Amino acid sequence: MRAAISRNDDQLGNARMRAGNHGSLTEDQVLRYDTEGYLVLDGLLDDADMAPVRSALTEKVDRIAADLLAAGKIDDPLTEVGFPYRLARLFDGLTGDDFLEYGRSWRDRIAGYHTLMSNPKILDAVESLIGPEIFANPVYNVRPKVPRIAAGAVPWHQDKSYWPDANSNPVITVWISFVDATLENGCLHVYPRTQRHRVMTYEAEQQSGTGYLTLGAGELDLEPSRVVALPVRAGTAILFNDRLVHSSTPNDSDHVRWSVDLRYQPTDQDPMPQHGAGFLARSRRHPERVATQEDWLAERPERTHPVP
Ligand SMILES: O=C(O)CCC(=O)C(=O)O
Repeated sequence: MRAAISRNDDQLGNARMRAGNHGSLTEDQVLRYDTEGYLVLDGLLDDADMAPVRSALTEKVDRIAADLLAAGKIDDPLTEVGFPYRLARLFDGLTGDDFLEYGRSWRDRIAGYHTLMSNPKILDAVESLIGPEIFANPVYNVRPKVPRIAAGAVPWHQDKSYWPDANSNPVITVWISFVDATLENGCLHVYPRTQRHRVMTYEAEQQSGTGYLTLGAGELDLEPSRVVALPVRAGTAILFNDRLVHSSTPNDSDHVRWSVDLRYQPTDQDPMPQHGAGFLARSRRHPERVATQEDWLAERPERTHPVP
């Protein structure tokens, strides 16, 4: 059965919310986002933008290496091995279950992630879609897609299926790759124009141990010729609507496909506290309330100290 188009996700709210914004997207890009349900911003971030995240990821990998060493699962923390390869080499010879002890994706509070989520290049693009009152949704994921670990591949889904309890619309995902994402290492795949479908039914996937949600049987007749694979170079951002059907393929390379997916929404939407603490990332009305890094690290959604 084909999914029906949802009334409330037509272009209705977006145009209204965009009124008066000063975002960085062109009209053509906004139209493409509305029509296709996603938008690729090639090379949005440069090396300087990515450096704080790469150092946060390195800090996390250091912790995992120390842990694996202490558990006697490895005998060398491979500190000399470069960023794209080290985690892959650490888990070479270990099992999918060893990997899943650290989670299928990570949501640590390390300062570099806040720097990324507050990056003006990202917020300027998001502002074009939802206006200047921007809340960073609590759901963000650091994805260490390690070669040949089953948890790497993500089945077809709509992000909204992960928060059916939340009354928040729109939520915009900003997916960013920190290495070149390729067909071989498991880049993102999208099914364009599905953002206007209702939220479909899902089942928890049973094979990989991740519990990822996957489309219920018969929910969508996926035509392979309409699937778009999105290989992108490092620093590229892919923005998509939380009802767009998407997936990613396994990593058959020799390195980690590092990516981070962030989410943003207008401030007048459900902040989804049951999923963690999001934060006020931009506000023209109340710039003094925008959360600092200190606030974010302490899981406070807004700035608590007066501006000096
Ligand atoms: O990064 C991936 O492989 C999948 C990402 C995804 O499903 C998401 O960001 O919602």
